[in-house]
Amino acid sequence: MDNREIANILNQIADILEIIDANRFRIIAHQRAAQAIENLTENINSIYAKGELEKIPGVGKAIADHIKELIETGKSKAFERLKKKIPVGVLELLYIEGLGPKKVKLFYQKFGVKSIPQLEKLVKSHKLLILKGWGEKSEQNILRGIALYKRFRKRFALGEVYFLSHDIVTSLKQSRLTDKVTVCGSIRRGRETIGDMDILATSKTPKKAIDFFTSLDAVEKVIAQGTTKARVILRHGPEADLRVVKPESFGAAMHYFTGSKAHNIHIRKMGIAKGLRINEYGVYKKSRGKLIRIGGRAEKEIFQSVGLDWIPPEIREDDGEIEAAQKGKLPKLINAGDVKGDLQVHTKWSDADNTILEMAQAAKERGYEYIAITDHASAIGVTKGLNKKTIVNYIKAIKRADKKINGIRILAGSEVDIMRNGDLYLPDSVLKRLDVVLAAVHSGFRRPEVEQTRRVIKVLENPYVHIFAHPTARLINKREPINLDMETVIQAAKKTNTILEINASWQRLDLNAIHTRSAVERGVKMVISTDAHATNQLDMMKFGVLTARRGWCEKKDIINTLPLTRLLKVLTKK
Ligand code: DGT
Ligand code: CA
Ligand code: CA
Ligand code: ZN
Repeated sequence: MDNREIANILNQIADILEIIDANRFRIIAHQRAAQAIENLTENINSIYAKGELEKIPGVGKAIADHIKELIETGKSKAFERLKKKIPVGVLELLYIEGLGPKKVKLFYQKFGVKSIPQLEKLVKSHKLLILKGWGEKSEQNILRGIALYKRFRKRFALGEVYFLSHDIVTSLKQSRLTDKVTVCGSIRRGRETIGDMDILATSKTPKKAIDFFTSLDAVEKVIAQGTTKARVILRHGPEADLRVVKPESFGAAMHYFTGSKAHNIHIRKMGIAKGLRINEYGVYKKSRGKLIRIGGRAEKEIFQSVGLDWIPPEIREDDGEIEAAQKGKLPKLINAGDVKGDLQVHTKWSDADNTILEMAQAAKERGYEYIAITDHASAIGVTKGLNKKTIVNYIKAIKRADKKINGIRILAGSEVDIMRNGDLYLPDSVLKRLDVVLAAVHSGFRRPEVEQTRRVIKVLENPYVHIFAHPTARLINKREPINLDMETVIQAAKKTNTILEINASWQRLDLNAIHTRSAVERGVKMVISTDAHATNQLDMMKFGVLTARRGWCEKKDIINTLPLTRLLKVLTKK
C-alpha cells in the first residue's frame, strides 16, 4: 500500500464516521492523519520500517496501529466493521463529485436515500428545494455529478453489457441500413469489465445508419452525433460508440478498435520497421513520396502485412501473443463448441429454482453429453443445503433422474463448504459416494494470506476433492478475492491432481485470465463450469470460455471438453 491508498482509506473512515455521527474528534483525527500522509514526501512503508509512524504529524498511537495493520495485512478490521454500519449504496454516493459526507448524511438520514438511483429520484422530485440554501442550481449540480459518475467511475461487468451489445448489432443488421457490423473493444476481447462499447459498421448510407443508432430504444441520451460517428449513453449501461467506415477500411478499423491499445502500438511499430504505415484506415506503403494502400479490407491483412498469422482478439494484450505469432506458436484456443458438459449446477435440493430433471433437460438441449448436479453442502447461509443425512436421498434422486432421461448422463456431485480449519463440511465416507466433489470457500474470506493458503492446500490434499471451485471467491465490483498465494495453490493443484475451476458466471470469472494462464503454464487441468442456479444460466458458459481463451487455454487444458468415459477416468485418478 502506498501513501495515497492509505490516505484514501483514512479519508473514507472519516467520511463514514461523519455519516454515522461519530465523535467529532475522531473524525478530525482521521482527516488530519490522511492529510499529513498525502503531504509526505517519504514513502510511508519506509517510515513504518523505521518504526516512526507516530512521528508523522497528526498520527497518534491508534491511527499508527491502524496504518500498521494496513501495511502488514492490506486490510483494516476497523474499516471493514465501519463499512458494515451503512448500506453500500450510501458509501457509493460519496464518489459523486460535489457530494461530501455532510450532504450524504443529510440525504441518508433525512430522506432515506440509500443508492444513486434513489438520490436521482429525490432530486428530480424537487423535494430538496424546501431546504435552506438549495436552489435549481444545486439540483443540476447533483444531477451532473451523477451523470459524470456513471460515465467515468463505473466499469461494467462483461455480462451486464455483452448481450446488449449483440442486440444492438442485430438491430443494426436488421435495419438494412448497414452491411457489415461488429462489436470491437474490450467486449470483443472478452475482458471481465468494460469501460465503453465500441461498434463498427459499413454502410451505403452512413448518415441514416447513425440516425437509426441514436434513436434505438436502448439509448438514453445522445452525446455526439455526426455523419459517420455517434456516441450515446445507454439505458442502464455504459456509453457506446458507433463508427461507420468505408468497406476497404473495415478490417483495419476492426483491428484498431478491438485493441488492446498496447497490442496496436506493438503492431504499428512492426509496420514502421517494414516501412509501412498502419492505422485505422488501412495499411500503406510509401512509394515515391506517395502512400499506396496495400490492405485493410479484412482484419487478417493487417497481421499479414507484418508477417503474422491472425491473432484471436482475446489474447491481444501485448503479453507475448505477437512473439508467439512470430514463431508460429500461437495457442489453438479452446472454442465454445468443445465443451461437452457442465460440472457445477444447482437445483431445488439447495438454493436454486429448478429440479434435477429440468437442469438435465436444459443441458441436453445445449448438446451436452453430461451434467453434474452439485448442490451446496453448507453449514452456513444456504438454508436448504445438503447434510450427511439428506445426501443419501439426494444421490438416489439423481440416479432416478438419470434413469429417466436419455441422451445425457447425470452425475451426482456436491459443492462442499470448506470449514474454518480447512476440513470439509461432509466426511470422507460421504464424499466417497459422489461422482464429483467440489470444494469451495463460502466463509472466512478475510484471513491473512498464509493462513488462507494453508487452509486451501489442506483441501486440495483431500483425496476425495476433485475440483476447487471459484478459487478466490471474488465477486466482480462487489467482493475482493480472498488472500491466496495463487502460485502455491497452483503448484499444490498440480501435485495433488486437483482440478481448478474457471467459474463462468460473469459475476465471478474465477479463476481470472491471469491465474488461468499460470495454471496452463504449469500444466494444471481446469474445468469451465457455470454454477447455474436456473436453466437459462447454463448459457453463462460463453463467459467462462472467453476467460479461458484470455488465459491461453487449449482444449486439452479443460476437462469438460472430454467425452464422458475419459472424463470419468480423470475424476477417479486422484
Ligand atoms: P474499455 O472500453 O476501457 O473497456 O477498453 P477498450 O479496449 O475497449 O478501450 P477504448 O474503448 O478506450 O478503445 C477501443 C480501442 O481503440 C482500444 O482497445 C484500442 C484503440 N485505441 C484507443 N485509443 C488508442 C490509442 O491512443 N492508440 C492506439 N493505437 N489505439 C487506441
Ligand atoms: Ca471500449
Ligand atoms: Ca471506446
Ligand atoms: Zn448456490
